[in-house]
This record gives sequence, C-alpha cells and structure tokens, in this order.
Amino acid sequence: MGVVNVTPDSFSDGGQWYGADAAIGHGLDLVAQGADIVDVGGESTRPGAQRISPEEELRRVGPVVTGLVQAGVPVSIDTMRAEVAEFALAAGAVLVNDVSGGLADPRMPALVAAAAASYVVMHWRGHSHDMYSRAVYDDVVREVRDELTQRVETAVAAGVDPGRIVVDPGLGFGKRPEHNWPLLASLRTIGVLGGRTFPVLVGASRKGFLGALLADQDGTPRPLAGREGATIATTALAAAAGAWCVRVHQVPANADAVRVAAAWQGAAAPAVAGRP
Ligand code: PMM
Repeated sequence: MGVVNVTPDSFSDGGQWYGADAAIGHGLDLVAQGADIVDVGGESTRPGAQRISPEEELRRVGPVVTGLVQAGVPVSIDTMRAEVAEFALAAGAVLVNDVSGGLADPRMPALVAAAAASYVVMHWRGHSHDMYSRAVYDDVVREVRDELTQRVETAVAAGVDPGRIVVDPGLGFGKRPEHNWPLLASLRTIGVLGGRTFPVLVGASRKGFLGALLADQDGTPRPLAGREGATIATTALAAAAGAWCVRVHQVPANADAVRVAAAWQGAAAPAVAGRP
C-alpha cells in the first residue's frame, strides 16, 4: 500500500502532495513502482495534530480519489469520517482505512457494510492532540488484541462482512516505542481475534519509534530521511511474519522486500509432523 497524504502537515511527507494534481501524479507513480493499492488521506494524524473540518477534508481528498479511480487505481480512503468515506466509496474506492477502528464516527461500520467495501480496523484510543496520555498499558499485546476484538465485533454487528475486515495494531497511535516492538513481535497472532483470523496491515513507515531506535549518541532521533532502511527491514520482517499489507511512503525497495520474504517463505521446507 503506497501512501498519498494530501495534507500540509503529515509528519513524514506533509506538504509534498498537497495539490490534487501532484497527489494524483504521486499515486500513479506509486502504482508504477509496485503498489497494489493507494491510500489517500486528507487529515494528518501526527502526534499533536488538531482536527480539520469535514469540508476541508473532502476538499483535499475528493479530486484525488476521483482522479486515481478514473485512472484505474485501487484506492483506499484513509479517514475517520463517514461522510468522507461515503464520498470516496461512491467515487469507486475499494477500501476504507479507518485509523479509529470505528470509534471516531460510529456511523462508519454501517456505511462500510452497506457499500460491501473492505475495512481496515486499526487499534486507536483517541485523537492525536493528546494520544500519548492514553499510552498506558500493562500488557500491550493483550490489550490491543482485546480492544481490536471489540472493534471487530462492533463492525460485524453493524453488518460488515468479516471476510472484508483487516486489522492493524496502530503502531505509534497512543503507543510509545516500547509498545510498538512487542506488537511487531506478535504479528503472527495479532490478527487471531475471537476465533477468527483476520489479515493484518502494518504501518511502520518512517515512524518515530524507528527514529528513536536509530537515535545518535546524544539521543537525537534519526531524521525522517534516514529511516528508509529501517522501514524496509520492518517490511521484510512483517511480510515474513505473515502480514497481509504494509503501508509505506516509498514503494520500490519495500516492494522488493516483500518479494524477498515471499521467495524465502516459498522455499521453506514444509514442516514435518511431530518435529520442530
Ligand atoms: N499510520 C498513519 C496514517 N494512517 N493507517 C493505518 N491503517 N495504519 C497506520 O499505521 C497509519 C495509517 C500515520 O502515518 P503518516 O502520517 O505518515 O501517513
């Protein structure tokens, strides 16, 4: 999944694709580079971000979604608002990527159900302006799985086909670096919820926990431009751990990493019953 942030202030690429023509061109480039789907978002969720109006969000993403769909691109709409998702689905988007998992706008699951669209349900505890106040966990993996289970049950109760649900641990959303690593280490099982196994989406690209990992000796986080290598390594490991999708800003090397993981796993000897 390649990212097109149509925002002036996203933490990783804010302002770069703010105009509709630039954003559409970038989406087409991502597909040419190997993205299977393009995720279009108009509202920044970087830590501390304030919300924009629904009208402004629609103004930003509307022409981009329409332009990419018309060009034949499979489009995902990254929004927490039902009215924005409704526009995008009517325009031909195939997937709703709701970072709030249905919490921000309770109308979202029913809308997704009515459109028979695919639905990314991400783990989230609240809006970005104060998300770190909620980054309190006793057992982050158990709590994220429990809360995702609740979100999935709500979506299914609203009529969403469980076969169209994708879950996402929500790296960096109300999570500090020490919370993100155990979630990545549990990718193989994070999608096993309430007796069902859901595909898993991972959004690690350029995030702060990678910058913190690669901090210099005085503790200054590695700047965004220096996080691609760590992003690609995370992609390879996530793909090897069975992730369905990785959401990334730069496609070529991440697409290569997914291919490496697939070849590696495809060549693995089948397990012999009774042996490790
Ligand atoms: N991260 C961001 C935005 N949307 N969607 C999903 N499903 N998962 C994520 O981890 C996620 C997301 C924030 O990153 P950006 O501002 O660089 O796009």
